[in-house]
Amino acid sequence: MRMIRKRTRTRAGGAGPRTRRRLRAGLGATTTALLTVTALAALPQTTAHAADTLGAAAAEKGRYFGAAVAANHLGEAQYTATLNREFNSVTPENEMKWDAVEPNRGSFSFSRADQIVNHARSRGMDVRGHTLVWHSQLPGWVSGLGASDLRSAMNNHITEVMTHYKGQIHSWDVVNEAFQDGGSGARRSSPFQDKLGNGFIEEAFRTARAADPAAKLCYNDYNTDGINAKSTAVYTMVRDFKSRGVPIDCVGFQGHFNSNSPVPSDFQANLQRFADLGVDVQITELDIEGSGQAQATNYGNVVRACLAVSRCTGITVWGIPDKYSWRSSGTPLLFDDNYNKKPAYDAVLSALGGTPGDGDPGGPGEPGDPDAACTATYTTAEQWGGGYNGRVTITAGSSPITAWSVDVTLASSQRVISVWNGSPTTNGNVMTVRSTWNGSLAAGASTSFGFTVNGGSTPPPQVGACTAS
Ligand code: G2I
Repeated sequence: MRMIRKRTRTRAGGAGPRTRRRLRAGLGATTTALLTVTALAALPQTTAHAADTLGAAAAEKGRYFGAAVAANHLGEAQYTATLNREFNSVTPENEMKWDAVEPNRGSFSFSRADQIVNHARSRGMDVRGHTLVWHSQLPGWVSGLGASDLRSAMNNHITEVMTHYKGQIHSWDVVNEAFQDGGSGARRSSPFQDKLGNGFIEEAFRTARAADPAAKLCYNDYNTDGINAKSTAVYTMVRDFKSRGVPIDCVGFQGHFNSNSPVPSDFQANLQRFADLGVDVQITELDIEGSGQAQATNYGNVVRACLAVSRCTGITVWGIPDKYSWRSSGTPLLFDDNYNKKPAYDAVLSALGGTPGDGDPGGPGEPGDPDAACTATYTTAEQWGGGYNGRVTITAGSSPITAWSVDVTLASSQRVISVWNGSPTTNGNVMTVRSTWNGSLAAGASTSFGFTVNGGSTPPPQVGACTAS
């Protein structure tokens, strides 16, 4: 049981404490035919409690907790509500890749990536840049270039993109997935490798340092999570870079796990051997296929491995709800398709030292959650000489809710003859409608109730503020 709640969180990366403001439902009424009554006063919160979101819990451990974000989902209320509530770092999933930002030589298009960066930074979240030099999602014109043209195109791409985001990106994946799978330890064939040779990686990092000296420069790869031939090849490169003063600050371990590629038992040891070279390590694209407790245990183990390595500075999961994962059939993420927290979520939050909501009154989405809020919007669905059908749409705020209630005030000449999708009680000409089967709403989700009024179609009812719990 949680005795004390703390509403102050500190963002990883050194920003000052950010006081979380909470909305409390207030009463209000108006008589327009279409009206919206939202939660009112914003009150600063001062009492202390254990962190109850991923970002806040990670920040208390000096880490960030991020998500890969797709610009085309930012208009979805539940998606952004979950992003804004839980995460304090974002990685554009595809929008900063070469084909997205420089589809034609020298012609840059940043609008979709900017959308994500602006969303994140206006809410105090950090941004990971992904990715500058990668063999995949590479426009055709790049592969067609000869060596010297390719060299200048690569350096120009790095410089232009990093300059556009200068000062706004905490870590850049400068080079992504340059090593082959399997036991060879060799570099992967790519236009860069094939035409520029091994030196392209060093050149990319040197160009990147010059473009934005404040950004952490990372090498990022998959199947390098445990100690194996591929990770050892990366390790040897990083050791060489450090010994020769080639700028590199961090190594990203993607962390795409499933039954064919389980979380390795030497994951922590592998992170530690890289950290011992003098670079930060980050888990950059975490997703673990599975469900239930088995998935939750794996997630908890990954988080604990990161926390056990002091230079493991943060974790990013590769998406928010399962339905938007690049491998959605494996349900590899922390939220289900309706944005409900999965057991894996609770395991991650617990491993971070936070307090999961289940069985925890007052936590997000739990009974007594002080952040629970909703809005009520009235419309007249039908009207006739003697009356009308009214509809009130209830929408949850940025936290899930478990119940709602709304007051509807009628003219004294009018009376309600039926109510559906809500449970009414009446006091004089005020009808209080409470949720029945439809009280549980995910953050940003909506439901509605309706009623029939006799006694004239005007005036429309006054609909008071929505109260949620
Ligand atoms: O493949 C998983 C990840 C492996 N590491 C690097 C990451 O950048 C990579 O992310 C995935 C994205 O999650 C996918 O969303 O990279 C894929 C491309 O290699 C992305 O898929 C692409 C589809 O292949 C395209 O057809 C689609 O147009 O996403 C594009 C945008 O939706």
